[in-house]
Amino acid sequence: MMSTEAFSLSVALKGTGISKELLQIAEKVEHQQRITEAEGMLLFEKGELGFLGALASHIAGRLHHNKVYFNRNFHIEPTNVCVFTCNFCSYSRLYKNRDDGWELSMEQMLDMVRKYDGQPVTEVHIVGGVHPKMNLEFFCELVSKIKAHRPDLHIKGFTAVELDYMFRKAKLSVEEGMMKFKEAGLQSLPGGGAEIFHPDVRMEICADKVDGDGWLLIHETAHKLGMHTNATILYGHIEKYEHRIDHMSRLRNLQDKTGGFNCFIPLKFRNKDNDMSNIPELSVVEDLRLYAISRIFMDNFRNLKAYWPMLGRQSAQLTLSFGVNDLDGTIDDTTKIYSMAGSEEQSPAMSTENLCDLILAVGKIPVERDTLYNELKVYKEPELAH
Ligand code: V47
Ligand code: SF4
Repeated sequence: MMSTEAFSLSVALKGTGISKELLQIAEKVEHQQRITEAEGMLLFEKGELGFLGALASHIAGRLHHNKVYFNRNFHIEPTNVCVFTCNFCSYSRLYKNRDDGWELSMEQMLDMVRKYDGQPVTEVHIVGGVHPKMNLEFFCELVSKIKAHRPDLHIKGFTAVELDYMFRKAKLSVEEGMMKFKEAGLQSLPGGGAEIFHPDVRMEICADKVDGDGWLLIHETAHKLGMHTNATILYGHIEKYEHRIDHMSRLRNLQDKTGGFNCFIPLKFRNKDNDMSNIPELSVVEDLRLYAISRIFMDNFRNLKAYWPMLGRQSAQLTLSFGVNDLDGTIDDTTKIYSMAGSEEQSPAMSTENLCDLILAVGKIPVERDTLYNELKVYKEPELAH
């Protein structure tokens, strides 16, 4: 049997009919060298699924061995009322006709937190629509009340879209606004609202909310204040390969500068009940290719996350062989954004046992983590792993 040291990925790929240019990329990956934007484009244009999977798995294996992370978290969605009009959104209700929208009171949200008293959750994820009456003061109070009630709970909350709106209304600079949230107890930002940064696409799908530079500035400022954040891409609609590469490249550059991103989360566009329903959804093959290319291109992001409530359990499980090392949380059934957009996961709850079985079935080791990827518990070794 060949030892791990003797195994060469690029040598193994020679003679398989793969082009010289793609083999050069394999060699770079093997030698831990960064690939260029042009090489990223080539992977999207010419990279065959098995080839991409081999490269992405090689990188994930080097970084994480056989481990796949998950965390125990729950979501609070304060409202689905939103002042913005993103065409891909199936979830929001416009502020002006908000009869079928919901708005939770401070007490209702604190009750949701209390419901988890004594349960081993480590994180609360707060994200929702942009409601003009739920301002910075209101949310800082919510954050500090959650912290006072349960200091050990990590609070990850508010997309750059929500924050940008709140800071403007409060007439605060990004730094002043972020400081206020940090002082209240906010610890991390989720990755939502990034969509596609390139203005040609952004103007078509979500013209009225914060632009790409504004999103990046909020995350950079959070990083400078010592907070960690996530990054997303909304893929599989009108964007072209070059827009995906541009998006990933901007994130890669910021990560070089700050090192503050925890993970990258590709979000597959779902087409039910929104203004982009005429656009067909991508095939699973295209999903897997994108995950693998993300792992190869974003060389300074340690963690690549598949958000299973949106992708579906089976596709999410497949991504584990295409560079993904994180499956988000064992969340309860309060997350509506994807079930409303057409994900097959109408009630996205999965017990720790179900999630572990899903990971073990592809020969990986489930590891519970906290928000900052500290390992909390390693579950039993998979039977398939040697
Ligand atoms: O920004 C909205 C996306 C995002 C649709 O940071 C859609 O840990 C697909 O960012 N089809 C919000 N996607 C959710 C989000 C997130 C989720 C899980 C974990 C984390 C994290 C962040 O949802 C939005 C938008 O990109 N979205 N509509 C749709 N029809
Ligand atoms: Fe509002 Fe977010 Fe929906 Fe856009 S994606 S309309 S910002 S809730």
